[in-house]
Amino acid sequence: ETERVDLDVFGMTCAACSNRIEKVLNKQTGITQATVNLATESATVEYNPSIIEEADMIHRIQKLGYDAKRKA
Ligand code: 9UX
Repeated sequence: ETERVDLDVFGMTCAACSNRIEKVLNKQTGITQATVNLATESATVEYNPSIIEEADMIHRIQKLGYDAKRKA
């Protein structure tokens, strides 16, 4: 089972920022595909909800010094 969530990501100012977040998310068990878009300041994450939840992703992003929340 795979779910997808779209997140607004705050604090990215260069391509290294988005690449860093993308790399960290893609290393997480339970995340099958994460894409981070600097221009739209957003991320799309496909994941297995029985392994990882949205709050875990957001915490990971916050640990890197950025912030995120589910897109309205
Ligand atoms: Mo670019 Mo982002 O130098 O923290 S990596 S601003």
